[in-house]
Formats: sequence, C-alpha cells, structure tokens
Amino acid sequence: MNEWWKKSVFYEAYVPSCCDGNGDGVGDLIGIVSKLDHLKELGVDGIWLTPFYKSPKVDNGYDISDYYSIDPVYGDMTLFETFIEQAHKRGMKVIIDIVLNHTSDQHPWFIESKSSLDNPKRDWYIWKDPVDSKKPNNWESFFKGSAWEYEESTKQYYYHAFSKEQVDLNWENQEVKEAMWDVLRFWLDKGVDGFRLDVINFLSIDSQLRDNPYDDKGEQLHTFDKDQPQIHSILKELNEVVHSYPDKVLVGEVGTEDFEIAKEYINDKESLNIVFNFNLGSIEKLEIDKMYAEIDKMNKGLSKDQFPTLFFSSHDMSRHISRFGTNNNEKQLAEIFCTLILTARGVPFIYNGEEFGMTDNYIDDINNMKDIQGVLAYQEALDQGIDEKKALDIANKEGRDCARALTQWQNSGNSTHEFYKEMIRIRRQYPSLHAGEYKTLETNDEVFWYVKKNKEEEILVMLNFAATSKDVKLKDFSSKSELILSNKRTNIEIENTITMQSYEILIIKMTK
Ligand code: TEU
Repeated sequence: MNEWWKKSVFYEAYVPSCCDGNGDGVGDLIGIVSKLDHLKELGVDGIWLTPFYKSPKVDNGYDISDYYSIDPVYGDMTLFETFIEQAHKRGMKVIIDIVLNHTSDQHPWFIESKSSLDNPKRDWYIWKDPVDSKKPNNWESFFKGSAWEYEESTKQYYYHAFSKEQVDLNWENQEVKEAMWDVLRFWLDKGVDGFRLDVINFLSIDSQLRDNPYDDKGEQLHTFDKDQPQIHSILKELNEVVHSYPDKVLVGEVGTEDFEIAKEYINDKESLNIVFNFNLGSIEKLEIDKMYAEIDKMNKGLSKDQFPTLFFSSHDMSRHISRFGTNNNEKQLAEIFCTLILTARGVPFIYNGEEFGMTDNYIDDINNMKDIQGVLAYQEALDQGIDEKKALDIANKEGRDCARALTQWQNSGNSTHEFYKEMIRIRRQYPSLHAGEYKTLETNDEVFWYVKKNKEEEILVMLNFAATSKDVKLKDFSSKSELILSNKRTNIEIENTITMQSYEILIIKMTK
C-alpha cells in the first residue's frame, strides 16, 4: 500500500467559502477548479473537499438529501469529474467529506421512514416511544436543546445528535450499512482518493439509552451517545470496503476530549488511517504548556505507524490567528503556526484562506448569518431577554460564520502566502521534517523546540510564541550547523544558549 498521505500536506476546501466561480456569492466547484494551479504552486498534495452533495443546507451541506448528486449551487457531476481529473493531472489527491452519521430530514429514506410505523425504512433511523409521556432520555443535541424530536403522526421520537433536520441513522441496521457502503463505492469508482468521515465516532449509541451524566459545571458529558464499543466493528467493515481499493485514505473526525479515545481509531488495517485531535487543533487560547502537553501525548502515545494530524483552523472554529492574536501579532502567529504544523510530527491540514493570513469575519446583521449554530445561539439569547446587539455578539462567538467568509485569493506578494509556500518547500526537501521522529521535544517559557531526526539527518526547530526575547538552553547541540530558515536573522552561531527574538522562528540543520 502506498501511504502517500503520511507525507502529504492537505488543504481543506470548504466548498461554500473556498472560491466563488460564478459570482453568486457562494463558493462552488468551478471556483475551486480555477484555483488548482494556485494550490499546486502552494505545494498542496491532497485536497479535502467538504460536502457538495444535494442538500437543503440547514447545516451548509452537512445535511445530505442525496448522496449521489451534486447540489446545483455548487455545480454538477461533470464539474465534479473535471475537478477530480484536473487535480489528479496536477498530481494532487482528493478526499471527499462524507456524512455517514445522519441524513437530511429531506432525504427520501427519512421521508419514507417517518411515513408509518411499519414502513420498511422505519428502522433505518432511531425511533423510540415516549417514556412516561416524555422524551426517551436526557441526551442533548450538539446544536442546543434535546436530541429527540417528537413526530406527531406516528407518536414517536426520532434521534438527532445535531439539528432536528439532521436525523441520525440506525447503524445497527444491516441495510443502512449496505446502503452507505454502496455510496462509498460510487465515489471511489469516480476516482476519489479517500474520505474525511464526519463525526464518525457518533455512529453508535448506547443500546440501553442510558442518561448522560453532567460535569461540575452542569454541562452534559457525552458518555453514552458516542464512542460506544460497537463502533469498532462498523469501522472494520468500512475499512475493508474502502481499502479493497488501492491507496485510499480514511481521515476521521473524532470529536472527544480524550486523546486516549481518539487514538483507538488510528489503525490502518482495522479502522481509520488518521484522525483529527481537537484537543490540540481547537484549543481556545494560546497556552503553550497545554499545546506542548498535547503534542507530547501524541508523540508518546502513538506508534511509528500512527501519524497524528496537525491543524489549528477549520470551518468549525474561529481562525487560529484571530483566536490567539492580540496587539496585531496575527501575522507573526500565522508564520509560527505554519512552521509548527509543517515541521512537527504529523499530517498537516491547512484551512482555505489560512495561507493568506485571513482573520475572522464579524456578521453585523443576523439576517446575513448562515450558520445554524449562530442562528440558534441568537434565538436563545433573545429568549433569555438579552438585547439584539449583545445577542449578535453571542451569535458571532458561538457561530462558525466567522471563519466562513469567501477566501480572499491573492495572486502574489502576500507575505503569509509566500511563507507557507516556502515552508512547504522546506518540509518537502528535508525527510526529517515530513517523515522524521522527534529526537527531543521541549518547551520552556513560551518557547517550543524540537529536533526532528530521520536517519543521519537532524533538524532543530525553535519557535518563540512570545512578544519578548527568550533565552533557550540547548542540552545537546552541535556547533556546526546550517541555518535553513529564520524570520529574524540571516546567520546563526550555535551555542548552548540561544537568545530568541520576539516571535522568532529558527530552523537549523545540525551537522556533525
Ligand atoms: O462537526 C462536528 C462537531 O462536533 C461540531 O459540532 C463542532 O464541534 C462544532 O462545530 C464546534 O463549534 C462536523 C462538521 O465539521 C460540522 O460542520 C457539522 O456541523 C457537524 O459535523 C454536523 O454534521
């Protein structure tokens, strides 16, 4: 098996915002096709295309109503085929996002399922009788409110982990599995190189439907509605279906607070190839110690064959330079995080616009807010008596439109873009950076440094996240060395203490 993905740099193309090719204000496939040369020039190896399937777009496409067709807002099947062909022609792979956990409530399967208690598709979804005239249990949706919706005509509740328009499928049902394996084969036959599996650890739920417990702050813990033991046999089947085609990759969106749980899904033969670790990727504040602890955990907890992923932005969160930035240091942080994801051990994912240093977008009129999470947060705030202006702030904070503005493509001269390009080039040039292990991994007082090693090659990467200079004592160093890159100086004399300038990045090749 060619494990091309282990060395790859991935690029998330969030279809609604990546590039608007037909001028209707919404991103589309023709737009993305027009940017393939840019992506190639940047150094991208693999593109992750978010949902483009037919959808009422209650959740911007993560509510699919037809797994076999392209939403007309995004294009058509011919365009999709052109996209795959043109990406492949340039040597780039394509993985597509697939939502197996739920369908849109407009999907014909659900329309049938809800039509009567004895419809053949009834059991394709999770229907339960009321318990003491109430909801079957206390499970909360990830998009606010109860995860159960009452359906008047058949007098049962259906389960939805996200919005009520995103209905959870019953993965205990063999026909559901078969139907979804057919979907995967359809797209594999079209030539896709793998899948990004949406909320894949949500597929199985507790068969006894036990109530979820709460933490000290009164927040519900999702103990029984995800990461259930049955999930692993489903993923084994999925692995077999997909890897019966050569050289495919399975990337899992595994939302969990516990890396030990996420780790269980990384298994080339029985489960997924790589998973997102949100404990690092969606960290809310710039806390170097916390980041270090997570990277250290991924380093120690994973075997040589298990690769972590490295990302700090996506369509689901505030852009990291806005999240972490203060005092106009966004540009410096963009470069430091770029270096981190491209030189630490793991498979990097760049989110569209990140390479241009794009920051968050504020939606100043609720009518222009598209994200369901934002809209629901606004409504909840108004219901609590909060005024409209404050409610809008809350909606902007809780919603995800902040990171979903159309990408501001620029031709040349954008310094962040140039930096990403150069860093990808460097990553590719040195095997220690794309395939090496850590020889050391250290942190001290807002500085992060590590030596990556591959065979005889050793490369020291040092990152100062602070606005002030910092002294770093190197334990094991070689005075003969070659500066590969710095954003602050042109040469370096290596001694056992290096004084790093504010926000300095150093990449140094150690020679014996
Ligand atoms: O996201 C899964 C998920 O858990 C999100 O709820 C995430 O935690 C949240 O957005 C953070 O604010 C995936 C998709 O990436 C997301 O866009 C979809 O809304 C969601 O699944 C449902 O399909």
